[in-house]
Amino acid sequence: MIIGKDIIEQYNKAEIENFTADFDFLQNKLTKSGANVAEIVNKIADFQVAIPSWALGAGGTRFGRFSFGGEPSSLEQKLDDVGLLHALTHSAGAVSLHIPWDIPSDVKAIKEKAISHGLVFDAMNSNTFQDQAGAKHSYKFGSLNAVNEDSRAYAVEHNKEVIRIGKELGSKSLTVWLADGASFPGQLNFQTALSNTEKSLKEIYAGMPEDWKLFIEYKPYEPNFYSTTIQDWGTSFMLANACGERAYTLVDLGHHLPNTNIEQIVATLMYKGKLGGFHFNDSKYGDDDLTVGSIKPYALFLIFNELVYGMENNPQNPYPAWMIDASHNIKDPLEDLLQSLEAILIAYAQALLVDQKALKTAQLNNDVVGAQDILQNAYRTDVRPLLRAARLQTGAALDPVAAYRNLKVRENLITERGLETKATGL
Ligand code: LRH
Ligand code: MN
Ligand code: MN
Repeated sequence: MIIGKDIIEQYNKAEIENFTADFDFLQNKLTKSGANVAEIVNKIADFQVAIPSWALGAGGTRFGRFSFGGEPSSLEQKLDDVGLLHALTHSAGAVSLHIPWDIPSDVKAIKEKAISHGLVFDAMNSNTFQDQAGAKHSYKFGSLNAVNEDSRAYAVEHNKEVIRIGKELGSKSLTVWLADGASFPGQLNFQTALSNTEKSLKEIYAGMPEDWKLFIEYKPYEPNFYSTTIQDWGTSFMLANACGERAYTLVDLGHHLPNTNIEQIVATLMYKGKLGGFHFNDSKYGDDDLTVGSIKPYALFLIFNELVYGMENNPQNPYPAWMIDASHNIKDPLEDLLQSLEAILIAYAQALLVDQKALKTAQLNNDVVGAQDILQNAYRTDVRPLLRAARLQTGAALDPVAAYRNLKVRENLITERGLETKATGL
């Protein structure tokens, strides 16, 4: 199924009157308070978030999986799905591949498919947390940190292979997430595990083309439940520094213990020029991978406030690679991703509304009440008309979920691909 611009234009016609009234009201209000509305709308329109190839099928838990009809069963079909999201939103212009779940069998055809949907290949993801069928060495007791030299070399080689595939596709970065750790005290020597990890990452870094970046993800627990070798941003930061200039920390929102001040981590990393990438999701307990903004939207706004500040004030930090890392068991995965995209853009737009000058003045005067008010004024603004204005500007749907339902996208996908489908991934 392909959603053409004309279909979206047609669909938007019915919505335009309501939109215009809401937008005019908000534009007046914001302009009076000194905001540059056109600039904010342009920034929202430009913001692109990568969709991971593993989020397009219904996710499962270790207790089971409920499939969703019409799921993509090949990489081509996955790109078609991201293409649908991009056509509806114009905010999902990139895809992030997981190897070996999504090895392209025909690189040329895959590239053409991506171009036809206006998509680029963002960070490549390696996988040394599962043993694949026929694997020569096991990752059961670790990969880049392993005491077993063969497993370690095998894991390094896999990452080099991912870089090779990524190069052919035009990607420019590699994300490494390691499950490596221990489930019981005494299982491994922390220092040896860390030093092995550092050595392996340096080898991978040395194998990257000069214009590539390495993103090092961290996570406190799961699947190991006693210790994880790269457990926190400090460890990731240290390893990135050991690798070199083009190695960075990647923050995944779900990879923190409850109540961690993630916005402060973001600020610290950007100050040091080391925030390379960002994975969006939401959670109540741990790495729940729930729809972005579904549980803690204020925390998301505070994080975006630091991201916006950093993007404006930290030229030493590269523009971060954005990706949604969420997939859920019970929702239509495409609707879920549309909701995530909406939540990301809402938080971004709210952060763009923060009066930075007034905030600085309040901070200099130790005006605690005033500073909180400035942030909450922005957070409590209904910015959705700004998102719609951006979509109208780019030819996307004013209300993507409503359009998705109206156009019967899932029903069409089921007709095309069948009910009994299973996407590769988690
Ligand atoms: C680990 C993680 C990582 C990926 C993905 C599948 O929890 O967030 O980014 O490789 O899940
Ligand atoms: Mn992640
Ligand atoms: Mn995760």
